[in-house]
Amino acid sequence: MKIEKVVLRKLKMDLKFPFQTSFGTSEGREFLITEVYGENHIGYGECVVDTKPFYSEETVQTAWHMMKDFLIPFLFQKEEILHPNEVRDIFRQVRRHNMAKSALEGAIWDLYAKEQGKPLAEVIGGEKKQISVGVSIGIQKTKEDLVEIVGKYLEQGFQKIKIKIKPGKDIEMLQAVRDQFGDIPLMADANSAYTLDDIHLFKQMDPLHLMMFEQPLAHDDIIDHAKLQEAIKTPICLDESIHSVEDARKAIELGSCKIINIKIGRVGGIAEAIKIHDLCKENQIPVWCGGMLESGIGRAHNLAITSLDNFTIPGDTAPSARYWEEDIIQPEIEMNENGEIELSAKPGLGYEINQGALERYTVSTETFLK
Ligand code: OSB
Ligand code: MG
Repeated sequence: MKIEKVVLRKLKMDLKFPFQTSFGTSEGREFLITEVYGENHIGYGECVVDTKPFYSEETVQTAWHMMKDFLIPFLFQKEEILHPNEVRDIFRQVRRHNMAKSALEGAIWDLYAKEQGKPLAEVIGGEKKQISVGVSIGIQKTKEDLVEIVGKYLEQGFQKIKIKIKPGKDIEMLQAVRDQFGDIPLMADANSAYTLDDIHLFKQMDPLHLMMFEQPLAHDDIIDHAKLQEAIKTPICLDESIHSVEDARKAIELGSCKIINIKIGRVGGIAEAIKIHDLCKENQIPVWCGGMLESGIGRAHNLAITSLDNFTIPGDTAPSARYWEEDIIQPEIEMNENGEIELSAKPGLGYEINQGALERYTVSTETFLK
């Protein structure tokens, strides 16, 4: 691939509903779309940042700065890129800034797959054709609100219900859902809202038989998580703590988790996501694909990696209509009544860009030439 041009866009899209986690509430998203121009095709990527550094330290502005001043110039220094696996090395000098790196790397994977005339899932070796889908539900005001919304999503066919929790909004909320719906696939995501002082709470929640607790403790911890895992039966799943295959190796070695949530942006790209997938598979650690309230472009990348066989747990890969009045891809991503999304058989991400919508949501853009 000879890359002669990159376009960055900043987009602003309103969510259909406010989404509350233990670290704040989002009414919409501001994020970046990358367009990488090859000789015959354009590759698309999504930078899953937010305006605030509350989930990770990256923001819309830091990602723009990294891409503009470091990552894009590094790409342009290369005469030609033969395979997207080279991109991580090209960016190696820049420490972290994984979401910024991933936004360009993902676009290069899309471009590469389009040049091969193959779907991205096939290019990365994924064999699944149907993707099992779960839903992530933000913190609700009351138990009654939560039960109602869970009922609605179960009716739509979602195969896993994930509920955001924080201190004071945990046991009772989860118990209400268990009481109403019985033995459904149910899990909780704390986004680091607890400490080891709360170990008694997790012991109290053990009899709820949740599929897992996602990231209960500090965002940068793997030591205390190992202590917590030792004390409870419910599997711990790490999200925020895992940024690389090395992080995953250490967490597995320490016993900090029994499951890993893989987010392409958090780990710096698809190549690293595949490495984590493979390591987990060797160690009998199931994985699932996390979400960042992506637009259809980021979502299509997520669906592609979920085609790999150790993604055995339904991911946070809900269809477009869960989030947006209108998505920036067409057709929009749809889920059937059994909670499955069929992977597109078209090359690359497998979806066309809804150019009108993309332009309408774009608030600023900049073009970079080699
Ligand atoms: O922790 O998984 C998370 C959204 C934004 C930031 C972090 C998380 C989430 C979600 C939503 O849980 C998943 C989705 O529906 O995209
Ligand atoms: Mg999470």
